[in-house]
Amino acid sequence: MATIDRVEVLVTSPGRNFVTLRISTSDGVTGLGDATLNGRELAVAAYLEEHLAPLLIGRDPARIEDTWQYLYKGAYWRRGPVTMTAIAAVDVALWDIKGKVAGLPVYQLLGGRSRDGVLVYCHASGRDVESLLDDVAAYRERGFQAIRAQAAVPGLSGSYGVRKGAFYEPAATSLPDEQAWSTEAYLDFAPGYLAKVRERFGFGMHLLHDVHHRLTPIEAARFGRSVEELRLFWMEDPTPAENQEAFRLIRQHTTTPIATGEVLNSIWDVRRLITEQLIDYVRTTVVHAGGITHLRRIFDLAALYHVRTGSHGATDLSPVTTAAAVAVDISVPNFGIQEHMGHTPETYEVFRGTPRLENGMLYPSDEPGLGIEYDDEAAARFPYEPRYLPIARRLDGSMHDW
Ligand code: KDG
Ligand code: MG
Repeated sequence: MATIDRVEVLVTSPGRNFVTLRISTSDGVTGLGDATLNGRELAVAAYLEEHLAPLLIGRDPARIEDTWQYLYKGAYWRRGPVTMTAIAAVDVALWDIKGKVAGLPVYQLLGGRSRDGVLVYCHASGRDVESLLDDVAAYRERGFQAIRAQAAVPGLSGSYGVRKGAFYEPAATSLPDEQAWSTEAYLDFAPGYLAKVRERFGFGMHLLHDVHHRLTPIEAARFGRSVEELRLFWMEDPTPAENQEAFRLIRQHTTTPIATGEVLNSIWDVRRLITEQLIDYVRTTVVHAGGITHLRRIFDLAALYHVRTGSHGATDLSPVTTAAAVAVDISVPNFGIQEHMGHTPETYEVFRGTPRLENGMLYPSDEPGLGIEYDDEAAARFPYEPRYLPIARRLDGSMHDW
């Protein structure tokens, strides 16, 4: 029997920080898992290095489920983003190894294709409505069929979710940037620009919008109702998802579909949202929700309640996660959509072999495992630098209350 004989935690910053786990077996097979938790990267790196790596040495790499249960239950302290991201990295690396040993891409181990390709949505944004519309036009030209639209709210410093350069990167400062927020200004502005996107581009594409958790339930209900005729694919994170009951109130008032879950990390965190049919799309991911093993469990529960998948896929999720996400997305019956922003050229120098993107769809590689190689030499050129997500204050100077 092969055993795990090396566990390495690799930290690199090709334009942004990534933590990657590499597991090697006594047979010389290696597997990769993403362990990136934006703004808290080194907490997961330490968890892996100090607490999980010693437990993995000598174990059978083929026992994926058993290893998952051993790490989750054995910790005593369950759930939480740091623990679930660390377990995810181990889980995904073991699936990568299993695929390489079997000579099959990971999606084949998950039951094979349920569809030909994976529909993705991209991010159009602008500092004003005109530049947002230009950005949508550019993505349409590139063949995207589903587009998230965000514009900076006039008069507010820095608008979260709006891209500044060629690549979306909210974690851009060495200490958290402080931005201003006004719910009133946002609610007056956002429905209008979403309407302009529909006016110019029609209904022949999917239109999405991210509220970034910023509204109270009744404000979210009002927002959802005000954009009903625009037929959004979804409104994302209308309120913080910790308060699962809040979604019932939103639901009672609007037929705009609801997506949430990018910051949630276990089946327990989404159970009520799913079983009470309070959401339409669950956004938990391979990297933050315990890996392929646990994400499939969440998605299977969701399938029973007509909730579709819509996994998070921002730039802080590495190409290893993109490959693992596509393996899950292409195989599960209740797939909805996959977020995809792509990465900088420097990132693709470190992580080689990402899934193919064509006409707004992602296609998995047919290489054994996940099909991603980590280039140590390239990674060494991009040392870690602390980077934080911004925070927001209301106009009276108080910390935001969402
Ligand atoms: O790390 C935070 C980002 O991933 C987040 O801002 C992206 O909300 C986001 C999204 O929907 O992609
Ligand atoms: Mg989001």
